Amino acid sequence: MEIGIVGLPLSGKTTLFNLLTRSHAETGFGGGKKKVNLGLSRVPDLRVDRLAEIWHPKKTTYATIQYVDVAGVEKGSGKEGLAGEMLTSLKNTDTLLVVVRAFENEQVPHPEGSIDPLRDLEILQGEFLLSDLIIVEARLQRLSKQLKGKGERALELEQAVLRRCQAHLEDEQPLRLLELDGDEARTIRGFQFLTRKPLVIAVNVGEDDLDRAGGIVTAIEARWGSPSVTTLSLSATIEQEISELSSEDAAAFLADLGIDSSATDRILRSSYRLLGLISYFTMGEDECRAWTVPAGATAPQAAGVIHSDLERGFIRAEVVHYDDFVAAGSQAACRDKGLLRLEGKEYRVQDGDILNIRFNV
Ligand SMILES: Nc1nc2c(ncn2[C@@H]2O[C@H](COP(=O)(O)OP(=O)(O)OP(=O)(O)O)[C@@H](O)[C@H]2O)c(=O)[nH]1
Ligand SMILES: [Mg+2]
Repeated sequence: MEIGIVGLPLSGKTTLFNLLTRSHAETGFGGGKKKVNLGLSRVPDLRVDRLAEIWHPKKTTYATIQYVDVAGVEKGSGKEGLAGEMLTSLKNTDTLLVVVRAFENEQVPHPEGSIDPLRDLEILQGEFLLSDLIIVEARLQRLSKQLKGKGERALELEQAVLRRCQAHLEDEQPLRLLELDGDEARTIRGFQFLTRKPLVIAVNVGEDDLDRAGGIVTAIEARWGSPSVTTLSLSATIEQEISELSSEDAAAFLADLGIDSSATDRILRSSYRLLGLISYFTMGEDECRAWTVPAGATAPQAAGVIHSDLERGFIRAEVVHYDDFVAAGSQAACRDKGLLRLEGKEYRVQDGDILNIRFNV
């Protein structure tokens, strides 16, 4: 999974990126202008830890997420569309993590001169709407030439869907709110429109304003709430400091501040939920590992995440749920209790399933 970190200039994107990926990219003035930061973060999962305690495998592997931290989006940059470089960097992202500034810091000027999270979100969305619209219009123009006189069904469908997108965008509505059927959605998937991506909105509050965060989140939810948007608040600088503590001190410090889980965990959980992703596991003496698949994936599709051969040659999967496995304590105990099931090609993998895939190529 790939998450793009976006926002207005100096909203705290790179600070959050460093926190999420434990990196040390340059923050502050100009830090974000020049380059795109890429970083991997592992998805903490207590279930993987527990499996590793049981098996003592040679290797323990967590799911990973790639974060892409781009330059601040400047107001008015969308006249010719966002910079090509930014679009290229964000193209393959599955979700956008929008960092909205709510912290006061006299050393760091706000590009609009004042702190106003709702206004900033409108500015950002305005640029994204325009960027999508420019892409839609360019494609529609080319399609109308290509289609002259010819009746090609696929192109006609594309044209019809893009016209709907155009009307929607002109109406200042993000494409994530446009209802499309499966075929229509597939037709435009390749364009990777920014306003179609799910959003995790992170309100970056100052260290002295943690108690104001709730009100801001509520106001944002009232304006932006939808099934594909989640809003949360965090303080990037506090969490950055906490992340440098030992895990016990960190937990105590978070509890002190009334924060029940770290920003990293909350962002990951929100992203999984928005994208409808689940985790399944494989285990053994060699490796215990988490894999990420869309909810509803069949057993062969889930196997395909490991290797395409496993999907192609899928025969069946031996399945036990993590909770059952841990309660039973070992594979042998699961077998004795009849907890291991054999599932076929139609089986839909559940979050927390442990799979042993039988295949033949
Ligand atoms: N007081 C305070 N300062 C912060 C907070 N988050 C970020 N800053 C400061 O704001 C400045 C900008 O932070 P960055 O993380 O570089 O912001 P950015 O959004 O990546 O900036 P660009 O990439 O240039 O658009 C830095 O000097 C940070 O130390 C915060 O929560 N509180
Ligand atoms: Mg930056």
